[in-house]
Amino acid sequence: MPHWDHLLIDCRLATLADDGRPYGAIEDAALAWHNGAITYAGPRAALPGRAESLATRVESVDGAWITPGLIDCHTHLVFAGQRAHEFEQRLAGASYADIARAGGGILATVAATRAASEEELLAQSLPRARALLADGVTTLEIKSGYGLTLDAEAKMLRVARRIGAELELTVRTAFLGAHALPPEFADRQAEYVDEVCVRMLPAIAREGLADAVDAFCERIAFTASEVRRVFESARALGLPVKLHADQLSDGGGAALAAEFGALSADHLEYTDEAGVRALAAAGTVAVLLPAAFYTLRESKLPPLDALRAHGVPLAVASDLNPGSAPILSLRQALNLACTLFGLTPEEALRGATVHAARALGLADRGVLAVGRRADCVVWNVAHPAELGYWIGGTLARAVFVAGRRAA
Ligand code: DI6
Ligand code: FE
Repeated sequence: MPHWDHLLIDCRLATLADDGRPYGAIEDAALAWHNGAITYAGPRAALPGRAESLATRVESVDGAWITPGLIDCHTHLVFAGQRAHEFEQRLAGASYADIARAGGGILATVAATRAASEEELLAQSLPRARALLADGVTTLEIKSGYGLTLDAEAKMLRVARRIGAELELTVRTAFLGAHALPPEFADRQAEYVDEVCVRMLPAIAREGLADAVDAFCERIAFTASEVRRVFESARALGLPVKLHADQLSDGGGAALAAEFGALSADHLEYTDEAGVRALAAAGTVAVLLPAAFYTLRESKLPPLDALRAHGVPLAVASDLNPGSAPILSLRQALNLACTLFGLTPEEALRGATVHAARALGLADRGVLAVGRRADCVVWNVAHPAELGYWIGGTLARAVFVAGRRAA
């Protein structure tokens, strides 16, 4: 007779298992875990004994739906300050590129982030991570990219690691030194790319601060050949890559990401059919970032039909950042993915669980199945489609991280 730490009964499971059932749903179900790993996820009637005899703690959740913990696989959550004044400028007609060319945009946040101490940066960033955790996010990706010097980039990534330790949730980091050209390297882009590849990245890797390497491949940022240099350095250091690709123009980013076997290619509004085919062949996840599309009032949709036709896994993430996606809710990004990009609520939820886990290279989560991490959320909803239906608010009733109650 097994004996588990925790057993939830009177629940409905949206397992997100690929079993042909919508949401991988199991009605009148039970979910159990032991030492942080799921030991049972199935019909209550198939439990191997009386519920009370199976676990130290047995809890009814009154028929509530339970999903895997949500995974936000693309955020810029660590930064100082805010850019509401740029929001006003854009509403008055200025473009994102105009503001960037005038020294605002990313570089405005770079100045604020460089000026902040590590403690100040942590204090400003923790509330954003707590808000995501409170509404079901149990795994979080956090990028650097607002430091653009070795010390400031390392400071950001240390803060990201500390957020994971403080909130006891999983944080995966990405080095994004190739996010923008810092002012001290104005008109010296090639030299900055050298700085990123030769000095910054090896030092960041030596300190174990980055789980992956990202870059912004765009006309207002770095060219495909410059990104290729960054990716070659990452490969030499044994770090996986991901890419901000084809967001504002078709720069061949998706194809470049696929060439390097990237974990994911993100944004993709301007990716062409060849780029989609390359992603499919490489097994690279397409990460959709509808909040940036919405905030920048873009009009060119990602090639959803082609991505689906070629079987490219679709993930959905917040892109939480102070400029193009000042969004503090992954579930709100799910709503945008449905309303603006035409995803079904099930596709969107799969995009923030199974496919988001794959976009981070994490095979131990994203589905409610025996052996996976006991990251799960008990929701105050009557159907899992509500997770993408309601705009804003907090729907999570209980959030468990590796079987421990975290919110
Ligand atoms: N693409 C984006 O939309 C963000 N970064 C990127 O590579 C913008 C970040 C910012 O505006 O602060
Ligand atoms: Fe981003």
